[in-house]
Amino acid sequence: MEGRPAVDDAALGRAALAVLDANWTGTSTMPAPGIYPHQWSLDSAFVAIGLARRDTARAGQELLSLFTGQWRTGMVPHIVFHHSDGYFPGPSMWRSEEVPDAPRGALTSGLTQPPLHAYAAWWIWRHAADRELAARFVRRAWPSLVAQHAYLRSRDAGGHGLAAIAHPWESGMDDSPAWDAPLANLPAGRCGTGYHDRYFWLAVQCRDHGYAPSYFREEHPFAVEDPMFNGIWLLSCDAMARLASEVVGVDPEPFQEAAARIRGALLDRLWNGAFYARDVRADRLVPVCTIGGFGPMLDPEMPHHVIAALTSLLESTKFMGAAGYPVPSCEIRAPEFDRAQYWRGPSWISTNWLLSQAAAVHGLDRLRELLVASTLRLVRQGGFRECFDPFDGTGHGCRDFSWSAALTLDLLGR
Ligand code: 2M8
Repeated sequence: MEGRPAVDDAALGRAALAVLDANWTGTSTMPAPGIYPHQWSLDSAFVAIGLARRDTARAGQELLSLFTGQWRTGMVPHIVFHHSDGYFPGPSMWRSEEVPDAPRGALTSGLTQPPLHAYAAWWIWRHAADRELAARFVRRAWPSLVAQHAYLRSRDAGGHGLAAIAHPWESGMDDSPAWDAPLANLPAGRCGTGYHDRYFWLAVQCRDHGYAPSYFREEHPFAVEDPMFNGIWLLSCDAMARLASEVVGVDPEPFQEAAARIRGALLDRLWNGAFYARDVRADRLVPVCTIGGFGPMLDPEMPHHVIAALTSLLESTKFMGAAGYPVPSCEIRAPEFDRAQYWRGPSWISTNWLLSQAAAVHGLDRLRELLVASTLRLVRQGGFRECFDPFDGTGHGCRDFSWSAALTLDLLGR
């Protein structure tokens, strides 16, 4: 970590908390009030992680509030709408109220996002000062987490143990070049030409088929096995196993087996010297290296040679080695790389944080320290922006972005 006077860290921590307070609705945290004025699933998991050491009750409430939008299928929606305004596509496009499996008391989207929530629950349990409060929260959240994990198994479009995303929005890395080829294969003439036309068209297809897992698995034209989504799922299976034995008092084995199954499938299906997304419909890997390819590094049991290859790719001039403000979201030398465009080049606090966790579990201390220091440098210089230029650190997207603030709190708390 950078040698910094503690006064800087204290000021940065206060500024981060002020952002989270300003974005707090009383029951959950908006990613950013102007642009994202509702509750997003992945964002809430990061916010809970960031608050775990400071405010156990609020960290727990963030997740419990998200679960009020959970469907009877176990699906945790990527957006829970707390009112009908301010974001497109909103409730009138998703029409969750017409779906029998959707909850009656909440309006939601019909897609999901990376299942980081069990890991966030474990993070709360591990870091809470008030152990009793944390244990009570875990027991309350447990049925929702179990249902979420069961739902993900119904999304195995490839039939080999991985969950397939049905839409770029499900990845949390919306505009990543990893989706270019699968999007290009959509039926031309029916879905428009631009990416955003295709996003909308795909969402309407999901809606018009009732968001049924069988439709997602068997017919929906976009089905992609993403190494980041599945790496996060694996991480959360490990967390479920630990919570099962440490807190809930149930058998951890089903979750250990699930983790082993995902690990095997990641290696069989997505590994080719690096991890790539697999377009299930075309049955081929999408040959572009993105930040998503580092997701499986989160697994403590990934084989050593795989971790060594990923570490050297991460540290090479394709990623960290040529960026002043790592980690770029796409390989710098790929034709698709764009230093300013959302998930096609900029560095993000969320993925930096995940990679610092991956480095920690594999004992890569120098890499971890570098990631922590450069992430803190980004927010010290640019503020809690949504993402950052990997060469000069200029902030992009919205300001006072919740997960950037929350994860800064966590990094400062170490
Ligand atoms: C971005 O995604 C939303 C759609 O869900 C958007 O582009 O409008 C992504 O960065 C996603 O990871 C994030 O959860 C969301 C809210 O911060 O914004």
